[in-house]
Amino acid sequence: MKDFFAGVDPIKFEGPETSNPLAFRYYDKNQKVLGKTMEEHLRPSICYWHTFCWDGFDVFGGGTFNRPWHQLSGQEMADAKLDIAFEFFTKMDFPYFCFHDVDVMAPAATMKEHVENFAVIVDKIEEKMGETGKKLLWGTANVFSNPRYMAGASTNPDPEVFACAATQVRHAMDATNRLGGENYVFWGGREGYDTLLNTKVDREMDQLARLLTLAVEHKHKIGFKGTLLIEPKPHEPTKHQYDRDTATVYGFLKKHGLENEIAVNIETNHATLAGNAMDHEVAMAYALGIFGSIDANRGDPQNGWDTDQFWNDQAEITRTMIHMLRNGGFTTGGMNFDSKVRRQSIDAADLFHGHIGGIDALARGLLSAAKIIEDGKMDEFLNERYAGWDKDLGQWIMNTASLEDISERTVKDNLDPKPKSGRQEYMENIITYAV
Ligand code: XUL
Ligand code: CO
Repeated sequence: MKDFFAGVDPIKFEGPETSNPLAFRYYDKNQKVLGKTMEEHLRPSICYWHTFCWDGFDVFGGGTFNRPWHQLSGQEMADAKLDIAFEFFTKMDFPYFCFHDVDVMAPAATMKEHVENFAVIVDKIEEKMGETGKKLLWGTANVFSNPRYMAGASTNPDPEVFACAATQVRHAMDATNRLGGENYVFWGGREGYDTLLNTKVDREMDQLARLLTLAVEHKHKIGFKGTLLIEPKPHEPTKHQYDRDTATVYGFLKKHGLENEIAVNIETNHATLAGNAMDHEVAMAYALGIFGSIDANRGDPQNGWDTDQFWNDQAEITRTMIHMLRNGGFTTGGMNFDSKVRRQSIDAADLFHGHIGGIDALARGLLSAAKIIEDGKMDEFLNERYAGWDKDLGQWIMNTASLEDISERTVKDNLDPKPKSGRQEYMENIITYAV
């Protein structure tokens, strides 16, 4: 096991001119951009599941990776995975990591065993974090893989299944709190339906709200200071998931009085699946006051599923970063690489290539977006476009006037607004020239 990453030295910033493929070209964690370091802006995190748990299987064939720790079982496997994971976090020099309960622990056959096995590994994670200084961006419970969750976790027709999910969530929240996690995530992997014919959506959505309300109560009871986050996704594995996108999640939270308690963890590939652009999701989350964190990845334009590739679309990253810079970026959130190397990328080095390219793409996007913000032309046009709303008529409409008042003034003053160009191409060129 010790030899697995032995051929790769800790990754360092060498600048864009380097020919070393195992070095950062743009991500210089200490470089200041608009007053914050790149590390403070991006808060990068490595995910446990794709990087250390997945063995390369797909629906047509078994694992291809042949990782040495996958040859082990039980606690021995969990311990080996922990060592290798923290070695990778350290070599990549990223401050954060994320995990699901089942990613880190020895597999369990019963709920009692789940609680026991999870407790064993949480002690060891705490020790490793102390030794390495690595921090937990977020924890979560996997309440979608075990066959008991095939018809949903909190949204299951059987309340016994809800109880099992609640047990996992309680322990995963407690562990996240103990490990100083900065967020706790709910991804409703099977909180939806495969067919409406066997589904009572009204009941199921109330059950989901019940679990979230219980989690909010628990957060306050244990004094967890982090942010609770829902990760929207429209479908896959189910035909329809209730948390379909940011705006849908906001409506759900608002209906249940949870909009000030829970924010969103937005994933690029999930946005694509919902038919939304990533910058749309981020802009909506800020506008609705629920921006939390990002799962950085991408889909494949020709494949209609969640391929979780490393995010490398510079224009999309730049457009997204513009919204983040305008709104103050992350508070407790970060850029979690919920991304995986391809099934044919079987070498240890491939894990480094994926994460190095991933963070360099984000760093370049950050630099491009900062250039656009500093240059000011984009914001200048935008502010000019809406300037009327800061003046007399706009303020009067927004704050004082009735519908009758507006209609009478419109006629009296003979209002005849002249069409003005929206300058879309001019705005697009600002992105083109900055990336
Ligand atoms: C699945 C997905 C999950 C969540 C955490 O599509 O994104 O890995 O991020 O459960
Ligand atoms: Co995700």
